[in-house]
Amino acid sequence: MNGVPKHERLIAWVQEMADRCQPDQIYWCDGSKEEYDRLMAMMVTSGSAIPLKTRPNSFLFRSHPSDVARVEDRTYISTQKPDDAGPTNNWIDPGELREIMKKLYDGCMKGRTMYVIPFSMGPIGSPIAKIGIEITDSPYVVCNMHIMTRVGTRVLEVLGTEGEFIPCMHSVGAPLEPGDKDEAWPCAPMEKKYISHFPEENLIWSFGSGYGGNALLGKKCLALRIASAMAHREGWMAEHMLILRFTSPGGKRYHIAAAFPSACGKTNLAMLQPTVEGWTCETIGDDIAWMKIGPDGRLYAINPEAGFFGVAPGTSYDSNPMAMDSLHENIIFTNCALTDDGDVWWEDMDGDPPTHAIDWKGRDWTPESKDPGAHPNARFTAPASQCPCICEDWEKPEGVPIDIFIFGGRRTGVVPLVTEAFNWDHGVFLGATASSETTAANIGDIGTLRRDSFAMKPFCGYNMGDYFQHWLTMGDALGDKAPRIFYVNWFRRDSDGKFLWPGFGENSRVLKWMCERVDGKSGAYETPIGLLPEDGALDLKGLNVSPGIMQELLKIDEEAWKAEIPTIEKHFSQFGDRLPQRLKEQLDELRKRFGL
Ligand code: SAT
Ligand code: MN
Repeated sequence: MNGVPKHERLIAWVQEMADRCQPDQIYWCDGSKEEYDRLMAMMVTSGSAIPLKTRPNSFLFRSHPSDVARVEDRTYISTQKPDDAGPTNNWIDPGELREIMKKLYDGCMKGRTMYVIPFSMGPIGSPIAKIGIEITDSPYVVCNMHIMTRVGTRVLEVLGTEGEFIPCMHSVGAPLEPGDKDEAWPCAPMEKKYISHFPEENLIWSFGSGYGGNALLGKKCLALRIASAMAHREGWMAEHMLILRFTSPGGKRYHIAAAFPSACGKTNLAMLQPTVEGWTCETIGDDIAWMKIGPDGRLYAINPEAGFFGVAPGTSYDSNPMAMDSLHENIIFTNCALTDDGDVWWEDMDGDPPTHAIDWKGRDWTPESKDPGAHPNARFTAPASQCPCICEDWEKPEGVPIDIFIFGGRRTGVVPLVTEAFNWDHGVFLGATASSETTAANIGDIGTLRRDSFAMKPFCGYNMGDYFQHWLTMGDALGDKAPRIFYVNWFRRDSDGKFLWPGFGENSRVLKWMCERVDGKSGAYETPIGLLPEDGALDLKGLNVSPGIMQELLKIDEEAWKAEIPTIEKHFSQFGDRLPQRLKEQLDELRKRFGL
């Protein structure tokens, strides 16, 4: 065995898993480029990776057609008491779940290599960073982890002989008997997939899926589900948020953290190219923020990841030039279409679609085909360091001080372009009642409206009622140093289904108003749902949106809002006595403001 560390607990855990899973061999990852290249070359030979002719060191993978997104129905928070997982999580008793999964893990790596990946979430050695060890039988996972996290020997050095680590166990669940030919994308059938979390032990067990958040366990499983439970215990925050730096023409910096559900434009906002004159934007993270109160009493955020696992379809030089310019080399593409000249393609990329391509299922595709060429949840895995607008401070161990929180989601109607919370408690209410139409990032219905509190419904590792209280408690601790809270909806449509707001770079106009609000420089008026920009307060210079449409974007339809209230009541009622009294009061006040 190569590179084995001298950490007894770690060695014992790896040995225990190896005894159960029975791999042909165990391989300790060192995180080197040589290792990445070797594994990729192996996957090219086996036929699961396709090298791209137009992008150096970049590869296309096609998943099994059933393994294309996270599986919320098969994702579990396993606590001693069901109430500690709460009504928004699937729960199985930990003893029972372990027995089910032990049987699945028995011999599940036969014919395969067991890779052991030491990784750090956050800059190695940062006081906010955490170390995880992922065991997996998927070389695709190893290569993705190389990009998405900091992997290798340096992590083991920090871990030493007794350091704390979060064990992250993963198998695609497809053992090979002698003579079996491997699949290009091995995985287990849906009813055998389990994405399990044991937050009381800081432990992750994942089985049966090779895709994204089900398999790259540093991301949703560790950095959100396990970390949110740790943060609750320890008094910090792990949130599903992008982080950006927005700088005024005078050089004043504002740091913004924004929570939107998966596939609702976090990556695009994080890489925003402002259209408002003189303002600039730099990216710090596009998916996850870990935040702690600093010595000066402000809230400091780091991005625990090292890469972007972004949605490809819809990404173009129009919508996100910075993402496009991050993708020229060293990229893993998953479930994109392959063009005849050996490049990737996806729906709504710039220019005309290719006249012929191979779709994500490996079939011939032309613009006349009825199915899309790329899966709607096709992804790119890109090193954050390749983003042209990455902030020079993106790896600063102490993080950046947050000025503004934004919540939001996809809403065709009702919710206006932007609202400011009256105060912290009202802001927490806006986060707790956030709603969005579902996307292809999860396997299930698309376009169904659901309450996705703080964009954390799929990612909160404990009772969400307690999570709401944690937000209130953090606000109390931050006092007048707490970030200001806003709510946005870029996705309002007209009766023909056309988006009313141009979005993308134009969203900078809304961010500018927020910064001016923080500085007390811009006006707002009170409505029953919050503060809206006063006439003329949004900088619309050079924007081609008619006053009528602006009015529509900022309209509060009283009847439609009154109809939302019972759905908020229903959402809140599931938390029973774990719902904080202060949120009940917020709901009462909302009712009163509508004269109910
Ligand atoms: O599949 S992931 O969970 O990594 C992406 C997402 O759903 O946001
Ligand atoms: Mn996400």
